Amino acid sequence: PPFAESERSATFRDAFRTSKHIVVIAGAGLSAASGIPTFRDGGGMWRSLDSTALATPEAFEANPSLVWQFYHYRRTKVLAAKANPAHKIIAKMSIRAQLKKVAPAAKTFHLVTQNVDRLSVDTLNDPLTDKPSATIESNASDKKLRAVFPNSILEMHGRIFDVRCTACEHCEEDRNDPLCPALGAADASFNDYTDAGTKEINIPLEQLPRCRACGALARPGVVWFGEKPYHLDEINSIVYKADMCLVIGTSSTVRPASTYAYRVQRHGGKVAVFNLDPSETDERADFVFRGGCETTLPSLFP
Ligand code: BJW
Ligand code: ZN
Repeated sequence: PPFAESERSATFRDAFRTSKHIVVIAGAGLSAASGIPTFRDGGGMWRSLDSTALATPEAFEANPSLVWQFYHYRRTKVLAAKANPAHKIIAKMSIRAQLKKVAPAAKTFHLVTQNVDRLSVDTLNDPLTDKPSATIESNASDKKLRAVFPNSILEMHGRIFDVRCTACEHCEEDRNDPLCPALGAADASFNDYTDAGTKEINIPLEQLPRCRACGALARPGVVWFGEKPYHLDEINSIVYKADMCLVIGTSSTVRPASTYAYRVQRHGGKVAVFNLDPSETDERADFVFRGGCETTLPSLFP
């Protein structure tokens, strides 16, 4: 009933108002409304293959051509994507003066994201994106009103535009589409076929993306199963301190991200879940907001 709904929202906003150290744990659902497929809730198939089976070092070793074609497809999706209202609300919270309006006691704010699409980073950095700062009432030159929490975004599963060497330490961002001619050609020829699920194009190793420093085979700069996520030490201390945790658009099935909300609660913090579907975190959560986060977040933080 509408009454219960608004009461829950009010209770949540009260809890949010008193929080000092806020952390957002985000997953693919945050970018779903931007048109980027998720991994598990039916969005996770590519050419009849399971996305999570392609996101492994073993898959890349066995068939780098196939895995690169999968990432080519994902990169194209991400390049076409624009931030949605949920990215904008989170970016707004990263601006100290903005966060103070809804959480006057706030001392820190962090976004720990499993997403590799960079949409949160771009939203915060690009002063021209139709401003997360839409409600900043003053001129843009007022530095204080624009000041963001430093290093507030932690991209724990890497970045999809990073091209990383498999042999040396070299890694660089490259937003070109396609990354190399062979990936563009494979994409184009693939679309000509109707037996989309069965045909496989084998790009020779030499024609796949190569390291610009040493020439060895390059790989996407993302974190695959069994690999160590980025910024773990820093994330651990953020989670340890947090007294308010928003879990947005993640199935909470992948470690270690899936453990963070529980750890915040163990130290007495509150957890609010924002998800389209029920997930395992719901039962323990203090607040559950069911629906697309691109609508539930803006209605809580207008
Ligand atoms: C909406 C919405 C809307 C939709 N609004 N909501 C047994 C065997 C092997 C490994 C393990 C094992 N047991 C544990 C492990 C560890 C493993 C793991 O957790 N495996 C489990 C699956 C079993 N974890 C790891 O290996 C991690 N590394 C690690 O633990 O290292 C330890 C270490 C420490 C020190 C040294 C060395 C090692 C690494 C995990 C890497 C995950 N990589 C991927 C691919 C990234 C690259 C890429 O993008 O291609 O990360 S897999 C994929 O899952 C991706 C995601 O970030 C991640 C999480 O998925 P996410 O974001 O939750 O998406 P979905 O699709 O699952 O959920 C979307 C949700 O949104 C749904 O709930 C929807 O309802 C919702 N939604 N629309 C709101 N509009
Ligand atoms: Zn190299």
